Amino acid sequence: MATNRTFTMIKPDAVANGHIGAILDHIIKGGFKIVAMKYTSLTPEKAGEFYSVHKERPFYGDLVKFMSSGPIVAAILEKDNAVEDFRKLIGATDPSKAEAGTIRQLFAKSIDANAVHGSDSDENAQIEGSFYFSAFEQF
Ligand code: IDP
Repeated sequence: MATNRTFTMIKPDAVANGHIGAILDHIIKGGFKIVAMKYTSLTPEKAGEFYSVHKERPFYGDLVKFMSSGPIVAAILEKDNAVEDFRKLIGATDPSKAEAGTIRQLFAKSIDANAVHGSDSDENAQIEGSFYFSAFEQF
């Protein structure tokens, strides 16, 4: 059964390009409630840990470097069917293939610097949210 929470990061490219406000506006207008949020950054070690599922992929090194290159915004979001609906709101991994009006189509420039992360399953949403937020912060 789908739970009602997902996890997102506004990635370094979108933060550097001044898109935090516009992306949060898009998320809220998309019907999501922000449950927890922080402006933070990842060390290469922490980025490597977060994306360890991709460590055999050819782009892993570049992904870790990019994700630790500048500040990010991490947040837990709530909405019915959150994981699936948020993946729809952000669009395809490659922004050139993302549907019109999706966050990646609007704010991302390339497949690696693609503006936002969205959990791909309820289980990962829980794991990823807990990577950044203590149980006390996930009220
Ligand atoms: P997702 O973020 O849409 O779920 P994943 O396949 O889980 O996509 O990949 C995680 C992240 O790795 C992507 O968001 C993107 O930043 C990066 N990535 C994925 N595929 C490529 C690629 O082919 N080249 C470079 N970076 C990639």
